[in-house]
Amino acid sequence: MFGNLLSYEKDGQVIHFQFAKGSGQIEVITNTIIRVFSGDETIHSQAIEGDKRQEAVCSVSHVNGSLVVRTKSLAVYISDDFKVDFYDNQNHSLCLDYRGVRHQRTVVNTEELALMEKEGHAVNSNVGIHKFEVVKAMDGDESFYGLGDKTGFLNKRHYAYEMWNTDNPSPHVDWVKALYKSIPFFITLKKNYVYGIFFDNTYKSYFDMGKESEDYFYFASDNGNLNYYFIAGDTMTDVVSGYTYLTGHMPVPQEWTLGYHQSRWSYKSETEVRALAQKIRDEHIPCDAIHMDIDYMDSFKVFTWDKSHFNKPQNMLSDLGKEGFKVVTIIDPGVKVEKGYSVYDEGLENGYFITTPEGNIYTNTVWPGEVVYPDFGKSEVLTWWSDKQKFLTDLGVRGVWDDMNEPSSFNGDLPQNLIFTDGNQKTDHARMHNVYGQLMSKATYEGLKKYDGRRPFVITRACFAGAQKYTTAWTGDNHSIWAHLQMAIPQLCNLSLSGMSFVGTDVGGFVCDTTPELLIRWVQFGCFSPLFRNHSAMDCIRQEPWSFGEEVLGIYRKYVQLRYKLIPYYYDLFFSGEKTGLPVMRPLVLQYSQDENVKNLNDEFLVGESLLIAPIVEQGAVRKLVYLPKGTWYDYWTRDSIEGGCAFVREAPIDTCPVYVKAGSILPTWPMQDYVGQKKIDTLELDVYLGNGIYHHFQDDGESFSYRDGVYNEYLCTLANRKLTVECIHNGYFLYYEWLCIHFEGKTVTIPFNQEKIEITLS
Ligand code: MIG
Repeated sequence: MFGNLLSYEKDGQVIHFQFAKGSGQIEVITNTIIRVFSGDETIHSQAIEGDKRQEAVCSVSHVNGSLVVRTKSLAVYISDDFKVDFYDNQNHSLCLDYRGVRHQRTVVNTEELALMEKEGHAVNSNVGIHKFEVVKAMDGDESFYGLGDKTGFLNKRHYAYEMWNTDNPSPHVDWVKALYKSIPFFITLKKNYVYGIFFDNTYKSYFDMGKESEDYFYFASDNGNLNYYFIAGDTMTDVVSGYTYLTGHMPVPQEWTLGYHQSRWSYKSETEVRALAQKIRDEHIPCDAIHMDIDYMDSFKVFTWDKSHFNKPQNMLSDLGKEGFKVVTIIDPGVKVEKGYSVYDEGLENGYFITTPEGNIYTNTVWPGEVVYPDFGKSEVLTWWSDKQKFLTDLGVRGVWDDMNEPSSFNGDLPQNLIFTDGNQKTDHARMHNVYGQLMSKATYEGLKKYDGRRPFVITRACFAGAQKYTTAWTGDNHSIWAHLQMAIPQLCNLSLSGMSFVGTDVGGFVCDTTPELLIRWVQFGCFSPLFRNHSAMDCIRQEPWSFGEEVLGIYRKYVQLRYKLIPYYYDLFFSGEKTGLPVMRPLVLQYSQDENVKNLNDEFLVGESLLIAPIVEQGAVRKLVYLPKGTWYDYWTRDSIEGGCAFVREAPIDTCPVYVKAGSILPTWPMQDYVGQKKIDTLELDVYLGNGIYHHFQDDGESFSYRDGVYNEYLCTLANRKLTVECIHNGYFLYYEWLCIHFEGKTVTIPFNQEKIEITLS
């Protein structure tokens, strides 16, 4: 395609290459991050904000007919046809372009395909019509991870996916190629090597991780630029940090958002919501948030409230607030076409809605009937939409849940040629589709930040790479089926590896009827997932915690309480995550990359480095085959120590979710509360698992941005043999703990704590 390599020009860290039939460039972003680019430079990134380039020494030289760009860590070879090969500085190959002929595993003729289609099968029609493809050679031992929100298993080897935000109401099974989010980033793990590739292109794109052939994998796109980042690292955590360095770190969330959220499509009246809140408190299910689905609105008009069922929403929200409940409201992008409805009128007057190529305002059908779609890519529209959040914050709404933003309609995908805006550039739906939800959640984030002032809490269904800067996410309309509980673990782990740290599934399952057993096993998993919300569809069986009687309620409560006990641990992970860019929920392969036993481990995960969760995800199962990596672990329930590096069977009756704690861990815990902040906490309580380790604990107001000005305390806890030291290494917050309480080996010691360094021997 590019032809022979003719010449090059080095301009600092950017090296331009001239080929017979085109040009391309290599940009040294850091010593370990290289950008490969060819195309239209006026298309700006939707994922990367600001200039990420760091000063790095690089050189260009000729080697055997190729040019080689060297940094401290990498050697990048550029040859004819813009072939790009990555080596480390010891000349070990990391990632090479494939030079053979592409070959399909299956060749079917079009008549046969047509017959299959006639019978109702969805046929594989992807036959390589891409604008360009990047085909990389495989050695045979690659595993692939990441790719954002995808179906199936942890390791993506042998599967193919597409990036095109899709609202697909049918069950999300293994072969479904696209869901609501598109995060074109993956990690390749080989024996002794690991790297990541971020393909920064918003058009519909394709990722074939060795489905077509054992000799290569590829990524491709319908349009846009050849524009990818090669991210090297010594470890998989380096690669994830490299990716989040580029696309942004997730800001620390408000502490209450780490609590339990109760939702349903829909709680339809003030009476119902108040009764729900009362029931939650009566049943002693700790809970911080109630979510209001579309029926709180007047005729599904966004930024309105149905006054006939909610007399004074402001009073309701303030009364709920006194009981510790925060209310989160859903918002869809579709604006009802109705003269006299201010959101519609303003948008119409100012030209804020998407148009057809002929210049007419485009309409489609969603909940409110006929709707128009805001053109979020236009900066005035983004500001307008963020200002709209004031309607909600003025009433006391504490979080916004952005739905239907693929964008979705009742008639399938919107046409690709609709006119959208990108900054001040006129463009089309094909280019903006995958970032529509991202821009909507960015507008929401900015609005909440401006009008509420606290750290915004946004949940989105659709997004693109880099969304972690503004929003949390849930995995959309899963089903109340065991396959979806199983899938939830790899799905959230891969989202986490793709930068999205604050993610969750609808606990209990959204579509169709859950069962008591499925709900229990789901809450046992869900209480450890970062975003912990029970949500279900209007036509299905109720699945609030008390829906199935006392036994289910008791077990449900036990796991919600466990989550509340561990909130400080989750909060610390988010706090350090803003600095490191590492996720809260982690597949074992992230921390134990060279352990063959975890490369395809789909039914266990870590929370940070200390907790290992092995939930039951099979109907009827009352025991589980647990694998623990090498090292010493403790059974959370019995405190028995176990040597890892092996698999064993753990009994797991219906009230038990197997949980393990790594030796040397320190877990900060809270006493039981009905909601975050109910009690004044004056004691730093540490659950200590003997061994060697260090731990950082953070204390601040849990809601404002003042931690960024140093208004927080940081405690460094060090455990060596049986000696524990606790020291306040940053003292910027005026409140502090008065007592230090340590639990270990079934014993408890409590001592006064005055912010000085404390050193004790645990005996
Ligand atoms: O077409 O607002 O994924 O969580 O309850 C359904 C109603 C629209 C889809 C969301 C779901 C929500 C539902 N919404």
